[in-house]
Amino acid sequence: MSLKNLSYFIDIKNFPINEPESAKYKKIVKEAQEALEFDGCYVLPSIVNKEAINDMRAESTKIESLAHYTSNKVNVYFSKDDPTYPEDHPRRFFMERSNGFVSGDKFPENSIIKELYYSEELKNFIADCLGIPIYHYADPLASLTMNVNKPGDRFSWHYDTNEFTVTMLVQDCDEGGVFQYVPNIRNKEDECYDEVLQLLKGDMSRVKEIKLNEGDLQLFKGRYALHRATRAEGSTTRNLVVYTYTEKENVIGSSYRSEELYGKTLDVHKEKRVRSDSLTD
Ligand SMILES: O=C(O)CCC(=O)C(=O)O
Ligand SMILES: [Fe+2]
Repeated sequence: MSLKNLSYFIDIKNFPINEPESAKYKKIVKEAQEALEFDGCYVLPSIVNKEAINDMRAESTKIESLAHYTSNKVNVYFSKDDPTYPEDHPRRFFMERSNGFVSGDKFPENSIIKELYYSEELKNFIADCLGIPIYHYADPLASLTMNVNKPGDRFSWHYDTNEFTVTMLVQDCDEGGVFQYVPNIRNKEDECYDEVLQLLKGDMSRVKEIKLNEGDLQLFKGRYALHRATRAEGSTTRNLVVYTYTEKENVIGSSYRSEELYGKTLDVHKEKRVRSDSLTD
């Protein structure tokens, strides 16, 4: 591990995430809490230092070729087709997805992208923004990933298995690659299939959009919000780092999803799964 200081990664002057007692910290946390409660999303603009982003972009270029690529049809739950449901049901609605994922196991030992993910200061800050304790997602493949969108690639509507995500764009595409989401379209008790079907059939009235910039960190509640990234266009590959966290300890993704996204499963995917709700993956 290279062990950089937090001040290498984060603009701690404007975002003192390591000083929980400071007035600035409290102000940011309050704003984040309100946005996350209301919208499930909050962006910290230019919080990552230029030098760190440049170094992480260089790392992303080195590991990009390790991505598992798929171009496939998937539903929002990353689950198999289930003919016991009517044809006109969200579980049977399959969409084009084409992108690559560098899974957590493929990041090198001295990865600076990985180092920021495992920073306790970052994790504690995010926990404060959410107002609850959180854990690193225990799935060794899905915990830390890089979403690689070559020109022409797109990531279709989906939910995350983990409750919370921090995304960091390390290399933007020339056009497209816009993040779209519908906050709280489902909740712990209800899949809200009618609302989901409406969206899948093209009703964009509840959709919100964010165009991230390199250096921003986006805090996002991806378990209850449907979300996607629009097609990457131009000639530059979009590399987005995804840091994931869970409400419970030891949460692992489904083996079907793991095979679909990362091209493999591990022994942990065969064990009985810890979940914080009974929603479909
Ligand atoms: O590409 C994006 O902006 C979203 C990525 C995402 O939702 C994911 O990796 O689960
Ligand atoms: Fe996601």
